[in-house]
Amino acid sequence: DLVTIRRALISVSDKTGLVELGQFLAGHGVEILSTGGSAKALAAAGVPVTEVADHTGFPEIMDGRVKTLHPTIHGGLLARRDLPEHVQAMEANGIAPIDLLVVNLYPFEATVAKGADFDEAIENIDIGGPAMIRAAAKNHGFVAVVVDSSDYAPLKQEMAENKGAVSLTLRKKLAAAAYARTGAYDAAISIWFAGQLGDSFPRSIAIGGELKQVLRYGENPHQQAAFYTGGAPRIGIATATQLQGKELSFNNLNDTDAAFELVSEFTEPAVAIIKHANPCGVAQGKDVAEAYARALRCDPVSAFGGIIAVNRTLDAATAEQISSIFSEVVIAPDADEGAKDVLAKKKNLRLLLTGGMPDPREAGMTLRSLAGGYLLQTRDNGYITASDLKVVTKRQPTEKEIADLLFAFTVCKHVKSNAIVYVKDRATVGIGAGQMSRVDSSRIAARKSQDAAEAAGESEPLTRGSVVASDAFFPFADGLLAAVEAGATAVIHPGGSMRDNEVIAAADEAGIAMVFTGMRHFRH
Ligand code: 93A
Repeated sequence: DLVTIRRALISVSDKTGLVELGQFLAGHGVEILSTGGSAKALAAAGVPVTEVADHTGFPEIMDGRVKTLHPTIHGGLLARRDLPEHVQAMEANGIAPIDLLVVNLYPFEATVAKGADFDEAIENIDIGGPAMIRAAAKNHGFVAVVVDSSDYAPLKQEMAENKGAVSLTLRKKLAAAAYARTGAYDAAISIWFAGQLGDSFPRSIAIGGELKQVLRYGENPHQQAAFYTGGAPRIGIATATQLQGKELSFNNLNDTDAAFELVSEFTEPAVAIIKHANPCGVAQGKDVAEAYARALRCDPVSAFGGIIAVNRTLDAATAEQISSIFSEVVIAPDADEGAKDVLAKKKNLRLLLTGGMPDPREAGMTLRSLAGGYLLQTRDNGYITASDLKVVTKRQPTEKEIADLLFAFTVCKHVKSNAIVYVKDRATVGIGAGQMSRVDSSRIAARKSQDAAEAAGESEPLTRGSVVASDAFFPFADGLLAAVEAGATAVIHPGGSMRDNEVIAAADEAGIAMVFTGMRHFRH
């Protein structure tokens, strides 16, 4: 199963480790073929190298668009060494076998990311590279293919241990990585191209992604899972660095993402505490320490073992407060040295720093899988400002109520439907999530607020004098009446029910203010 490397073709855009690899191969008696820039770099370092053009007898033409697309190259990569016909075809056509292909592609993704124009992007679509990679990977029975400089080390190690030969096991691994690379490369090109046409939903889709982490297990211990990052980089869970704590689990990643996306909605210092992808407390404050204390007050029982997201640099005072109860993860754009020192004492707590906050209004796509397919949609970047609100009741909401209504509706967007969120002074005081009937979500939110008040030794439920948001319209007056009973003085929801008039009449009867947003925020 060992293949001794006698001839290699090297053609790389990323020249990291190129010279060292060339020296290593030359030291093992390998004949090196190479393209223009790569050959130049090798020759300059004194590594013996033959230009591909000299090997094929055909010059590099059309600004390098055609440099390796030649039967001498593809025959050398694709010939089966175990079939007499293939061996004869090589001899008859003067084709020399190539046992090792080292290629990394024109940097299409990086070119697009730096904002290149259409023509420059097109010029950075590599044709010859993927053709050779796919040929060599197909013929992995006789050829080793390397597409990333991080694989030079295992290649060198095997060759050093096996007198210049590479095992079938490694060749297969490299072949799999090779197809993943050409697949991801074409995915990036196809997504970019569709975007250039303003075409968000092309006839077929390719999903590119890079393995970030294999996870211990999935949503449950009998499921396997891994975390892939892909597409345009969005600041958040994908860019986060973990400073301390145990390895992140599948559920941690999912919940931490939800927490950070929620807290990124706010420009004032804010904190969100998440359990099972739903918030159990969200608040603004004059600083994050105050915001954390106010968020915790909403549902301190559920907050135990939760995930905390903040939208400012984490400071020592907040870190001290966080340390006083058990939490799974803290995610922040950054943390000062004092905060890091405080949290370092909590060995199991995971601290993630993202390096910044994402733009909540940013366009983008979200993807989920269902049996036998995928659902793709633009991300919910919709938002409401005071001028979008339509007052439908006799009573107008006050300025303070409007600020709370907008805060509540924004939190609603991040709560599983049916979502009901009570807010007082820019802090949630009751959250009802994920119920099949809206009136149940309403009652649960009020009930939880009562529990929180009792735990805090207060006689009044926290919902007294609050405002309430609903992610979709109230289909009947009952959900609204439950909110009135809990003590809400103003209501925000999309409106648009057949029974809007009944619901408005009930609000007028109760003397509360109600506004319509005209925008729904279902989340399933
Ligand atoms: O323009 S190409 O699509 N046509 C080719 O025939 C070809 N062969 C190799 N690009 C081609 N390559 C790419 O050139 C390789 O994938 C590699 O990224 C790059 C290396 O060029 P150089 O050695 O001149 O720096």
